[in-house]
Amino acid sequence: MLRWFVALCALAVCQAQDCQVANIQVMQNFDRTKYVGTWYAVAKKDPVGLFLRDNIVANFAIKEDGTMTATAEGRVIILNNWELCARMFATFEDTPDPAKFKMKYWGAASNLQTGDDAHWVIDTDYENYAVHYSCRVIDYDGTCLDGYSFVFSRHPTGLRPEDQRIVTQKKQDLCMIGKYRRVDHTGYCQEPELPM
Ligand code: RTL
Repeated sequence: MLRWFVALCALAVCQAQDCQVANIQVMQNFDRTKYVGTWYAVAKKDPVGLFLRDNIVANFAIKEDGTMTATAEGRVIILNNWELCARMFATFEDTPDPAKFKMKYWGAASNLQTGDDAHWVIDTDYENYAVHYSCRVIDYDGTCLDGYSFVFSRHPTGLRPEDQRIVTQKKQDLCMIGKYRRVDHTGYCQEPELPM
């Protein structure tokens, strides 16, 4: 019996499964220079309240002084029934862990949400997939009470089959398995083509 338990733990079933935010493993030696460019959200776990709906595309960059910045676009429904493409901006404040940032964000339009969220890169191969995580409210027991997470792909068509297994494992490690929804890309937020 005990041997089974030890074997299961070795299989990572109970490593980090205490769901403590402080124990969440992030990307080792995160290299922001390889992270720049376009990422398409393919799945997301929502926080409480208003959030980006679908057609979510993020673009990361690095300023001359080394600061990471990003823009993001996505369809939102604000108030009851008003849907629009939110254009958002973000700057990232470094922390001692290279994969953990504090993200300040705001919208191009003043009626959009602004905020100050954690922004952790959980895993990425830089060229195909990335798993992001943000816990907004930590519960009294150290687990996450209100958080969100994005699965990003470099490809607008979604994740490659070979990356799916890794991403599923990461969702599990974040204690968010079963809480993700697919993010549709219908072209809703694409710029209309400019006339020649
Ligand atoms: C993500 C990638 C990096 C840049 C930014 C991001 C988050 C955007 C959020 C937007 C929320 C907008 C809302 C608008 C309605 O008023 C992590 C995608 C800025 C959280 C709720």
